[in-house]
Amino acid sequence: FRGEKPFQPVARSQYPQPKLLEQRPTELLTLTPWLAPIVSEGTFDPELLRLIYQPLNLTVGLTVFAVGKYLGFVQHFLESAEQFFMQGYRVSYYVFTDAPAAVPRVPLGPGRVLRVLPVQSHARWEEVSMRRMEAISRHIAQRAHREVDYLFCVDVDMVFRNPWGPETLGDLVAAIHPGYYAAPRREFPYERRHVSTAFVADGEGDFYYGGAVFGGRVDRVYEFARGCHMAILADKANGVMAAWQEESHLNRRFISHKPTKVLSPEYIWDDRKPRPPDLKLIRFSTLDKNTQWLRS
Ligand code: 2GW
Ligand code: MN
Repeated sequence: FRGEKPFQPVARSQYPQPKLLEQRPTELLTLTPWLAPIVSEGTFDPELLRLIYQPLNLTVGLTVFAVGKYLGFVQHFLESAEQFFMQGYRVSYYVFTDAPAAVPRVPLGPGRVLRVLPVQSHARWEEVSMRRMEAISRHIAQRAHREVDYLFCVDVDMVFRNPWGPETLGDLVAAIHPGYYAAPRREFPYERRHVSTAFVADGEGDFYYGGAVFGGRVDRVYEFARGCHMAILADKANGVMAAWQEESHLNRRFISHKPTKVLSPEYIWDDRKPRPPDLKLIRFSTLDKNTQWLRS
């Protein structure tokens, strides 16, 4: 791991004063019961964060898997990331694919690189998404731990629509699934069978997190992905496939290994859903893939 960077002093700057007695700047909860910030528009000052983070010269990694037909999402994904993901920082994209030669060469800004990593394709689609935890942990151990400070792991069938910046950086970061942020936890689609290592009992659980976005400091992401992979292997040895594949394992693990930062559904929206008034903007969203992409 590249080691913790000391915080820089903040240069003289003008920004709105924080006020202890102020009305909440957002309608959403801003702090979990274990004191992790919940990030949404209005909870942070982008200009101030830029002053703090830019001098650190951080490198942020972004992994996506593009196996088979999903290669068709890469171009749009990367183009939108170039526009909105960690603008002004060093970025390493890691594209895992079964067709390295077919990865589109999207022009990248300064300090931004694309690395293509071969993975085998799997006959069963569940395998493709489940194997991500294994490939991510292996890749961090072999290489990424030297190349990046922070790493985000995301679905490829998505696009960035608004800035995703240093407000997202934290030791271990989860994002609240857009389908369940208003649901009581007994309705969360956790794995409910005791035979699975992803089992979650009634009365357990904080938020239902999306499998499409997780991240953090690269060493913490390693531990997290490795833990999920081990739980997936244990299930496999028993012939068990969790209800929502690795998303179930991710949710199980985030109950016992709490995220230190939680992203609001701004960071993991879904184009197939209308935007509710609680969300001021959408930063990263799943495409309506049936119509827009897979059929093209
Ligand atoms: C997956 C399902 C059915 C058919 C194909 C695939 C597939 C996925 C594929 O053929 N090639 C491929 O590269 N993938 C990768 O896995 C790709 O990066 C994709 O974004 C990711 C997850 O699959 P996806 O986007 O079809 O699943 P979603 O959007 O329904 O995802 C949620 O549930 C999944 C559980 O299987 C994952 O936890 C995912 O992270 C969640 O967002
Ligand atoms: Mn997806």
